[in-house]
Amino acid sequence: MGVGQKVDKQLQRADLLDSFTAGCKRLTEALRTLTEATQAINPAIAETIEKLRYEAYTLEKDIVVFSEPSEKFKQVRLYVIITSRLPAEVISLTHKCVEGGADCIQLRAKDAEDDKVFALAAEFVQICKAGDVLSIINDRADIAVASCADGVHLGQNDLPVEQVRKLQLAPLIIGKSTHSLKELEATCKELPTYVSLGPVFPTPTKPNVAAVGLDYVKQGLEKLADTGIGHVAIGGITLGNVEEVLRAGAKCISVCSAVTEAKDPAATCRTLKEKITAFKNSH
Ligand code: TZP
Ligand code: MG
Repeated sequence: MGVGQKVDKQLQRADLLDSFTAGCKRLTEALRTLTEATQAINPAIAETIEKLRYEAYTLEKDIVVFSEPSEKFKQVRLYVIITSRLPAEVISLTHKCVEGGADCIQLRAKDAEDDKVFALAAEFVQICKAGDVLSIINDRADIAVASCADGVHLGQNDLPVEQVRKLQLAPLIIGKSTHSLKELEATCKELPTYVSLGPVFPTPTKPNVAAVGLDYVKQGLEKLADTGIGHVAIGGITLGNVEEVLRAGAKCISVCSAVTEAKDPAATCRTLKEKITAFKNSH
């Protein structure tokens, strides 16, 4: 093959994942060729190479399962949680958050019956997909999988991350709440896609959980550095205090009531997003 000659698509990989998958394909094809070539000469070596080929397949699958959700979540700056049992309200708010530029929306429909939550989740996911916004289902991995959501958000007492990973049909974003450094340390070992750090400020949305303050955000981010695990700062964040949270180092801001109880949820999303972007551009 001439040096200047282009191999089909070699120079046009869509993204890192695409390049990675192409590289893995070459690796496994090369290992297959080596197995075939060594078979007649040394069957024991051929068998070892064949085992390596299977290990390469497993490694490829594991890397995709971990990296694809992380890559998707890396883009998230504004993450809105919609807490409501009223389907019409959930749907209307979802449209408004998409319109306002939320990067990720979580459906937190506590205490409703499964069939109702599923129907709502399915519609919610479709709206998010149409708007190119990530969709996350709170608590319920089964409903996240069934509704083809991008991910699930788990509390400390929900299914362990590892068990949720076994349920996925496609790589899922898996988030988990943390409220202290001790919880964060244990949660990091489970390798979720992201963790939530909070409640930063007191919040009526989680009235029984004490606020942990900006110090927890700072310390949590130090712990997360170089782990590849993403984060959201959460709890009592509003248009009035979001900059304090950004100054503490948070890159991703999660809000519930600041948007869902705003007079104009879309405009509030837009202003929050502008504040996050302006802060990012000036630092
Ligand atoms: N986890 C920690 S605080 C919180 C959750 C789900 C609620 C966030 O809601 P708000 O209304 O933005 O304070
Ligand atoms: Mg939960």
